[in-house]
Amino acid sequence: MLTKDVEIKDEYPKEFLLEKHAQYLANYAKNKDGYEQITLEYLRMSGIYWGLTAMDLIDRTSLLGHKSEILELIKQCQHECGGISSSVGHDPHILHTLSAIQILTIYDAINDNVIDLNKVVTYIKSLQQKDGSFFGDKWGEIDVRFSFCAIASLSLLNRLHEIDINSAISFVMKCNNLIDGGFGSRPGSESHAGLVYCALGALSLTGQLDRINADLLGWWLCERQLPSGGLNGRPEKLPDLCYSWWVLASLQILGRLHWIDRNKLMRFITACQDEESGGFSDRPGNLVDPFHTLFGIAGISLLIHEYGDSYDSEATAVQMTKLKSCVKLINPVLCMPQCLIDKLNIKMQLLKL
Ligand code: GRG
Repeated sequence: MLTKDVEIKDEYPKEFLLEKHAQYLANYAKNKDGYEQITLEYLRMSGIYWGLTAMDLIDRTSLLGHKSEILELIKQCQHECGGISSSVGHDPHILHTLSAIQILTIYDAINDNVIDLNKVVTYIKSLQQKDGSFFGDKWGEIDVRFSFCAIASLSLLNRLHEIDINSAISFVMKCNNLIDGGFGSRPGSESHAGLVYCALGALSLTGQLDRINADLLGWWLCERQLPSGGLNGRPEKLPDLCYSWWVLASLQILGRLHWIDRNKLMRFITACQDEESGGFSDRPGNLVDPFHTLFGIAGISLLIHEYGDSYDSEATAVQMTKLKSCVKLINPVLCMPQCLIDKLNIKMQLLKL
């Protein structure tokens, strides 16, 4: 069978370029009228969450300096129904509602009356269907991603009890494929690492992880690692840096993070950096963006803090110890700095091997 993969050339970066990434994200945030930001307006709220979280993980949020502007934007993006949109003038969606709640949490502004929280809860409740699934918005697409967004949003607001949790989890479990242990977007759909993350996140926040076959799923997730060290989202696909988050976070939830080859993955992740502009791309040599920059840093966070302290060489030990002091620990379920989740005391289940 032909393996689709990429070559990791020796010329690709090897060190973690923290200050370059901070500069890249700060410039990106400032350049609101740039071509890229305008064409990505439909993703703006999530884009702000990606940049802010990445900056928080490397302790550089002070370089962003646009908190009041962001809070004002979130206020303007809340609609009468309670849902929040990506930008002003766009339709509300459960993904951007979660992103807005994550931003407000990181800014410690959730209780500052920026948005009407009761209306947010009413909106999320209104999207739940009889079979427990969630619409993403009023147009009625159903996907396990939206189940995760609903459960994660309500957990951050400490209002999880307001939806029908049993039917929500019953729908998530209908998306479970017994053949590989993975999850698809809807019942009967192909397993995909991004959707595995969403399903495991939903099960973790509701304390239902014991319902899955963790060994089978852990095995399938490890099979996502290719000879280059990078991870794909499903068989026969190219590696993409974002799976350094979706796969690793899933393995961490399952207590099986150490089943991945850390050194090879670290090499793939560092190779995806742009030495000149800063930022991470999907694959070495490609154009960088804030989405891959967050998930590159988030993947590194799990590998340095959660993998364990047995290193194959002195050089790896030195590299990992150095990184530990400048990248914060990330929470594998909510993709936010762990120190915030600890402060909020959000309950979630993580398996141990
Ligand atoms: C708070 C981190 C966080 C997330 C919010 C939206 C969401 C919840 C998670 C997204 C999970 C994800 C990446 C799902 C993937 C969906 C999918 C089927 C993608 C397939 O896209 P392709 O075919 O990618 O372009 P591959 O890599 O499979 O070729």
